[in-house]
Amino acid sequence: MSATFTVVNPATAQPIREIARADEAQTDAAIARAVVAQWAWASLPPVARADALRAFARVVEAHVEELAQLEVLNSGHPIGSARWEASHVAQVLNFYAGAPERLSGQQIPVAGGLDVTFHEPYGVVGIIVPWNFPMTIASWGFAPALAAGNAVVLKPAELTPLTAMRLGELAREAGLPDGLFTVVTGSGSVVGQRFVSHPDVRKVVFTGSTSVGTDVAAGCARELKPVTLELGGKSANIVFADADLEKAAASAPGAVFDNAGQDCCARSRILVERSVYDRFLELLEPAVQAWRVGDPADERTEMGPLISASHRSTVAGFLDGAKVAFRGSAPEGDGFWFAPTVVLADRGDRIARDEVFGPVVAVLPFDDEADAIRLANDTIYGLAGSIWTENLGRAVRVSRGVKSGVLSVNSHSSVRYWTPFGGMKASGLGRELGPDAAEHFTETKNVFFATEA
Ligand code: TXE
Repeated sequence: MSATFTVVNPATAQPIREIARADEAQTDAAIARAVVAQWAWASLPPVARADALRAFARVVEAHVEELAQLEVLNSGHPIGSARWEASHVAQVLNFYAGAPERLSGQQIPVAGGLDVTFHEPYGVVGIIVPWNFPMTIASWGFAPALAAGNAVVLKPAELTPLTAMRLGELAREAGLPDGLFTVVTGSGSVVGQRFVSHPDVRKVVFTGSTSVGTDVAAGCARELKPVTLELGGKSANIVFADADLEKAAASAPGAVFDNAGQDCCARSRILVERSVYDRFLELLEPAVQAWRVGDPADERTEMGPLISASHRSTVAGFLDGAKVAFRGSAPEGDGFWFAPTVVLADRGDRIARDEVFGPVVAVLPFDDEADAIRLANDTIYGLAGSIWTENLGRAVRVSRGVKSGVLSVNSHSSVRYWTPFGGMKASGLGRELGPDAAEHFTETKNVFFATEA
């Protein structure tokens, strides 16, 4: 394996930079520094850790534009989205900066003494990040992990390491101690695997494909190491006949084509009640055609390119034999462009079941409420989903019936840093974000103090 890898701009297919590929010894050295830094970090008063995270947030805030431009270059995200992502990192840091002083334990009544619990940090946490949302997903791990008193080693995806590397530098600029938060660039099979196998990494957070996530979980099981997994999705956007169809159709492209469909929460199946199926498609077509695909640096762009040439050919493979209803547009020429595509699917079709991770949506009709729930659950995944109906009782019943971790009624929201996020079934294990995330980076210690003389 060569000592470096090349990072490419997906909008132009041009190389940007050569990045060092860490080997196992370099990964071990980062982990060893993290062990030392963690001891000192966890010993600080909670308010000092809170202040340090707020300082980190302020430095990120001051660099939002730089981070956003870097993400446009490296990931092809539209500039508006990239600015949101960079600001989100600062908000996540600020939110979890409130955690060190709130990690309260319990006092439990026990005769003859005092029984109390402590939320102890794991030690060093290894975070493995994918290429689809390089900054935000990294922050969902490192902010609560640091807040809870851990050190972090973080491995970005090889395709998109630039913003994570910059965040590592900004952490040092903000005054975080050396070794506390280290970004280690390299391949999953070396750096990522070392996080799994190294005895001093006491928890792993993995976001990526279900197949690699399953291997990571198996490796962590051998080490008896807790693991949080955020994996794939095939989320349903369920549209009932009683819904505001105009609103449901107008918002459907954004729910699946945002980030060119490279989103684990993409509503990549639209399930439409049969009586309004034709009408919905009529309304959807102009919305898809109006979806602006182009230069990610242009403020008006809604969707950029796919991440790589090889990913584009994987996505294109899903259209073999598929019944394409209509497509939007995409630029010609260099860059990994792919036009938004709407496919009419039957139950059991590959396009209706497998994660495409591209701007392709499958539309399927359903008969009634029970059928909608059955169809929504007819997938190995269970991450997100949307339910469009004006009937409150139905909204409650369907949201309880769909086996997904994050649902939204009459909207497509999935991610708010102060609410829990994560998947059921093959979409993952554990939850990120929300009020309890810092606690997920601790283990409970129970101490009994005898008071009898
Ligand atoms: O993911 P991988 P890839 C899905 C999506 C996509 C497919 C492949 O369908 O097309 O996965 O994407 C590191 N031990 N999702 O290849 O391989 C790797 O270096 C430890 C869905 O990028 O799972 C990277 O940092 N780590 C998902 C991270 O794992 C390993 C987001 C993810 O890589 C490793 C991304 C190993 N053996 C992809 N092998 C979502 N749902 O959000 C690789 N890695």
